[in-house]
Amino acid sequence: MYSPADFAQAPAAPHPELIRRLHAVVGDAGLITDTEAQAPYLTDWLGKWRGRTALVVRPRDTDETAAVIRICHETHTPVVAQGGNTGMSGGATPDASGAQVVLNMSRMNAIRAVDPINNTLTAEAGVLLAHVQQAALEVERFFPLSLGSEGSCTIGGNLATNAGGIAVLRYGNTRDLVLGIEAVLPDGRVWNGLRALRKDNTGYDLRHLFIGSEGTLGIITAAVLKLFPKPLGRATAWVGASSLESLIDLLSLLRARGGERLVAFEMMSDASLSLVLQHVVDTRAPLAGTHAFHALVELADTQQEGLDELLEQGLGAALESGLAEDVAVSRSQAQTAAFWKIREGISQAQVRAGKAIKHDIALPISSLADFARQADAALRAVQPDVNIINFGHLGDGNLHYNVLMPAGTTAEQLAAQTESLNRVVHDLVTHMGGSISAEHGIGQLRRDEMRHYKPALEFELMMRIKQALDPNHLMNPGKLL
Ligand code: FAD
Ligand code: 2HG
Ligand code: ZN
Repeated sequence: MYSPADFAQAPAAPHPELIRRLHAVVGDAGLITDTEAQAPYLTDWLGKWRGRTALVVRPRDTDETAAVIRICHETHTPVVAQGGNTGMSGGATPDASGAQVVLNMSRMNAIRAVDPINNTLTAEAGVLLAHVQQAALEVERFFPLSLGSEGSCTIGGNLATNAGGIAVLRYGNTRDLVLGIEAVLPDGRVWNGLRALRKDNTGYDLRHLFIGSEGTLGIITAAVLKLFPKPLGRATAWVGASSLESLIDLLSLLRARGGERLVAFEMMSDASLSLVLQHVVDTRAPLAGTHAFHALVELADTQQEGLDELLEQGLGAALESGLAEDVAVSRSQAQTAAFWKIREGISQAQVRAGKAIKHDIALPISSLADFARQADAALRAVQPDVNIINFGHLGDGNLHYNVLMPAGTTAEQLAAQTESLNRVVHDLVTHMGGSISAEHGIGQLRRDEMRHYKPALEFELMMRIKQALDPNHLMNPGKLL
């Protein structure tokens, strides 16, 4: 049986003949060989990983992508797919060998078709998520995937990581928003699975293999996405609460009253809010007092009528029963934007505040408060000075339970502590039946962690799938597996 080490082999640096052949396919506009121009493609948004490459290749369409992959297949050249390079797990950064080609998909940015009657949109992999959202609005439809990085991440990257975001509660993960996929296989053949069907039971559903595969099974070149009715009504509020339990009860209350109209329920601890107020300009606390936990809640519907009343009555009941300590219902678009700016500023604030160990965990919602209590205590027993930045998509049971290290922590100190702090958090998550990777993927950040926790049979099945599709281990080696 092949082992994970097989997937991390680094062949020698690309031969000039390879460069010549790839240049013949993509031309000057599609090849970056200059070291300075390559720099942004060789590190990630967090600045945590750094790699080398001889070539950044930027194909313009599926045919070019297929020709590039065929050449890489023939020459045994490893390929790192890259979209907007906003991933949080180091999946799109090449290794240090210089032998891996970076295949950046940003020039494949056409919206191929929009069908408002079928409620579908076909986009190439390099289309920015924000552009997909915009194209849907132009035909009075809605594409619900929404992330803080939507202005720079691509639909291909969203598919490859099965991204989550702030609307999963109502619309599901990226996986739930895709009807069909086109992909270039590791040998350069094109699989056209661009079916715009809501029902298709003709055997194994291959699209789901590629969704969440993080560039390790092939290159996603296009997808048929589901569109939804455009929400014309929206009601948003900021809630302060004394405990995570209260927010979880508030979530149940608002779901019971609002049903599908509850589209977002985002949580942040007071430490997370303080970090944003300290590090992100033009932000201010939405409520006057201090609260241990905060939630940003949003209702949406195809009409405004009744929505404000629904939210106000729900929050009124929460105030009366003590689930909420204070609330601020947004009275304007500007106020709504200010609330969201705080929520979406947490990642940036963390980068500015110092070194952090990220956790992206999922648990049944009913276990979240117990988890946080136990994890807080266990972490502080190991490292009393940590600042726990606990926030996330409470409505999905997904916490970004990040650990901000004390100021002045060196890279060496961080590295020395990472394993033991990960063990505290991930052992507890696993013990409670949760996942150590909810929405950011495995990449290189959690590869060893996944290996540590994944049941042997599941891991073996994954390796068999990898072997079947990519027997030469050329697709994003060193990531995920
Ligand atoms: P990249 O970072 O370029 O690549 C990610 C992975 O996908 C890599 O393994 C890469 O090899 C692979 N890949 C990329 N394109 C292709 C392709 N066409 N074919 C095959 N493989 C490919 N994520 C969430 O899930 N929820 C959030 O709420 C969220 N918020 C974020 C907020 C901020 C401020 C930032 C910076 C990131 C956030 N992310 C979030 C993480 C990130 O934006 C998502 O993972 C996103 O889906 C990555 O898209 P990308 O185009 O940037 O992919
Ligand atoms: C979010 O929900 C993102 O804001 C980023 O998934 C989380 O910075 C993080 O850890
Ligand atoms: Zn998130």
